Amino acid sequence: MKHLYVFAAAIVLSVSLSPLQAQRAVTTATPKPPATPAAPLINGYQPAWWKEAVVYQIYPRSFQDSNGDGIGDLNGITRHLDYLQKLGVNVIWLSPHYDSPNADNGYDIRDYRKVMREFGTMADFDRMLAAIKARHMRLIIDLVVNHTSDEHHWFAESRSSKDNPYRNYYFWRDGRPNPADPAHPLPPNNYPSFFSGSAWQYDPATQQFYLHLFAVKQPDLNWDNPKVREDVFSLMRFWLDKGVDGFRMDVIPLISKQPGLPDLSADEMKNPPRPWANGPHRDEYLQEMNREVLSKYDVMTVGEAIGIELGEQTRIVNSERHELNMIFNFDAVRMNRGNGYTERAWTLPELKAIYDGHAQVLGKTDWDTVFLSNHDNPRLVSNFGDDSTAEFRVRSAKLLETMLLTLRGTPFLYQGDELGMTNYPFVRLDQFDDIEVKNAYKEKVMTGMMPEAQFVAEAHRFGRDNARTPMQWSAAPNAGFAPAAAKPWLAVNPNYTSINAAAELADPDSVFHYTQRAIALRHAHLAFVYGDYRDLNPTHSQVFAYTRTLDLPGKPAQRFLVVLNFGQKPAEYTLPEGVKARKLILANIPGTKEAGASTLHLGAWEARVYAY
Ligand code: ISL
Ligand code: CA
Repeated sequence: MKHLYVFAAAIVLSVSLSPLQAQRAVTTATPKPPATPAAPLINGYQPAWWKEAVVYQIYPRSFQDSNGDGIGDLNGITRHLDYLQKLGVNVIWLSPHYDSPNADNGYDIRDYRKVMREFGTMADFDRMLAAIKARHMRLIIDLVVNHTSDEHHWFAESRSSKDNPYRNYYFWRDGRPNPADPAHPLPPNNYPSFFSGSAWQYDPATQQFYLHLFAVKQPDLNWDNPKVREDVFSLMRFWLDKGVDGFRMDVIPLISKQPGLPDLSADEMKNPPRPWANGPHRDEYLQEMNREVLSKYDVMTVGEAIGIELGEQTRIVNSERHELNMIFNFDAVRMNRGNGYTERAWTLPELKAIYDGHAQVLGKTDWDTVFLSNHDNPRLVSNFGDDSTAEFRVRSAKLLETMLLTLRGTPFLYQGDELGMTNYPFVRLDQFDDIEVKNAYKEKVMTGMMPEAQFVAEAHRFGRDNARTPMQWSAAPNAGFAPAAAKPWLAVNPNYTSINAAAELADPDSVFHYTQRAIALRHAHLAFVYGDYRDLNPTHSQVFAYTRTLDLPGKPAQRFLVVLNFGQKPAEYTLPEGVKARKLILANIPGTKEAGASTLHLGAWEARVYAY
């Protein structure tokens, strides 16, 4: 039914609409379809388009600069929709595109109803959305409402006086007495900011502190104020009425704070997101949002669930509780990190245990996401694969894409990972742009806590700018991201001459074409969406082998076997009783079929998918 609906909406549009026609078409595209009898369950799951989707995240600043100012923009995205359609993704998640002074690249919003000047105009947005819909794709946008920019008019009002009607839109508190220096009170509590230092900023105008869990320019909104909630719900409707298909919700569990904002205990200090993510009204506010807004549209919602553990995840994503469809749980993506940017050794059984744990805990009314990269993490292949040689880079990038696209949960791919783009070879501090890196440098290096070389090495390994360097479209100057005369806002990775979309489109064995095949495979078989998942050998330290199976009454059984060799070392893997590698349907090394075998001989970073 839902597919039919999308199709009908798409017929209304054609690729060459006038802007006005396009606008009109878009505003009528998304209201919830009239109540239809619920589709029959599939393997116990309620089918939904967002469960069947493959999502692609665009970081607009780094995708395509269309006008030569060195900054990616919306017209640049529109230009590449055919590329995305060719890849096979069908939902785009757009990182923030709103008016912003860019203290945190758009995660600090000044006006929720305006497009960032650098990214274009509302007409550009409408054209982009119409063009997305014309290709039967959907768009979800980033909802950043735990905080605003300090340049948002709510905050300008709020800070202007203690009795301003907007005062209570944010958290204002008196400081604590400072015996050593009475003129300079201490912050109201011991909360650290995610971006170093205290989470409190003193504002001389009214001599109180305001709370900012992120940058000083990102004051936290007070969701306990019903007016704040109403205003947020209204801006959500503004975009939904335009036709967007849902939201990725930034740090959404942080919207409910601990009553009275008590100091964190020594134990909580080790993991502040945890207490912050579990304020008493978190679920209540999400349910209110669902009731007031989300339930009235046919949308997809995914919360960035910083601080949330598996137990709480099941609460938020349980469809019977009417909160969110899915969340990003950080278990896997952060498994190789200690504090800050430090490395933590990880093992394959640990990774399997994470996915196995999700499969056990999340039931038929829950839904999961699968992702290992985004704009806050290193490049997929550099982080979890092997970028030490060209051959291993290509092989391991393909292996990781195989895994992401065959595990249970909606897969989220990040721009450039379909090309096997790598981390940037950072060697100096001034090559970084990210506020997180700059603030951490002040806190760690400038105080003498850490030698500069060590800091740069760690930021190179895990810094967020690794994923934010411009898309590598071609071997042309600036990698085709921006015109030759432009200066990209962040340097292009010098390996663009060999790693780029044009080269990969011309090479049938490229990471791009492999990812395209893996996406097509997922779209072709509901077993990868609704099928059961079984880890064949949770303790194997090098091979990750699992099955996805779907037995529907009256239909031939769909049985798939995925075998992944994590590492350079070849592996011999004997399948358990009852699982035979019947027919090879996807492989990242050509010519190694071993169909019918019960023992498989896997090469370095080899990935295979069989029907069994
Ligand atoms: O990336 C992080 C550490 O390296 C996290 O602390 C990150 O800040 C956290 O996951 C929250 O991320 C989201 O909110 C931030 C924004 O900077 C991130 O880009 C966004 O994804 C504040 O809005
Ligand atoms: Ca531009």
